[in-house]
Amino acid sequence: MLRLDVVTIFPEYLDPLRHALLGKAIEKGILEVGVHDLRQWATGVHQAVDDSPYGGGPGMVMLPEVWGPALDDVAAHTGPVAAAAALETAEAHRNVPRHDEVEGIEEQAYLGRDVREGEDPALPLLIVPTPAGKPFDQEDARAWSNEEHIAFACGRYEGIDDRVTQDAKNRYRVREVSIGDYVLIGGEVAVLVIAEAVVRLIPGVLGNRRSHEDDSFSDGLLEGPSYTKPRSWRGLDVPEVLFSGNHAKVDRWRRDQALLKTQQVRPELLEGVELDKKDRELLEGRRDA
Ligand code: 6GU
Repeated sequence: MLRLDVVTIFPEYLDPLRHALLGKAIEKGILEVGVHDLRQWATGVHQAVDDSPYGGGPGMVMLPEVWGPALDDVAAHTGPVAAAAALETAEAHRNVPRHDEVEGIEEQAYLGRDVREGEDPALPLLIVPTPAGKPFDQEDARAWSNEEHIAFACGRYEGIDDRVTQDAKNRYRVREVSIGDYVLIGGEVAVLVIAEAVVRLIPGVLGNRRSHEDDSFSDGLLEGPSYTKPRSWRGLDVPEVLFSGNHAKVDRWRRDQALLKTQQVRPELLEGVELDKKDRELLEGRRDA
């Protein structure tokens, strides 16, 4: 069971987390989602969540006195976070012990996780989407799919007071990540992207267990083309090799298509791929696909 908590000033933006694929995972009891309005932790008559930056400059910076208590409640499952869960969650899978509450399985439970030197693997992960973060990739998605509790702190693009992430390291393993080299208004859409990439890797979420193992990126290559019926459509024919019934030949053709596609579109990805003699013959133009 994976629990996701999202803290945001735009909770309705996260509605898609409960739809389609992710909604199915919730129904199956594989996933639990809590979306929390940051303003629940705002104090004062204006319920302000931000203020102007010290040192001057454009935009607003989000207040540590609002984010601090919000992240405390998400980590401890207390306050408005506990109240929301009691309202919306079926109690059925609420009382299962977390793996870190079960003795003797630590070694096994933390295998394949994203745990850095000096970090407590029992702490939840806190993902902070920011264009200034490390680029999120498939390896992060794979590692995070083994987590039990991931929290997301959606800040506006100008940012959250830096002391919030410094302090959060006492209660979380903190990761600042970007989903690409462009600027979004806030982290909400990045959370949708990351959550989908992570949740689809949890066993039982995708119908077909094999289908994500040959994805683009799982072997470091982009996927080549796919075809289905009809065999001929608007004068375009499905490549003959796919009807040969020769699995070795079909696999070779698929790898060749993936190699050529990657060379054309993302040649830098080939640096991280182990190429054998046949692969190099193709890529160096000494053999046809
Ligand atoms: Cl993760 N957040 C924001 N606000 N902008 C981004 C981003 C994240 N990744 C790329 N641009």
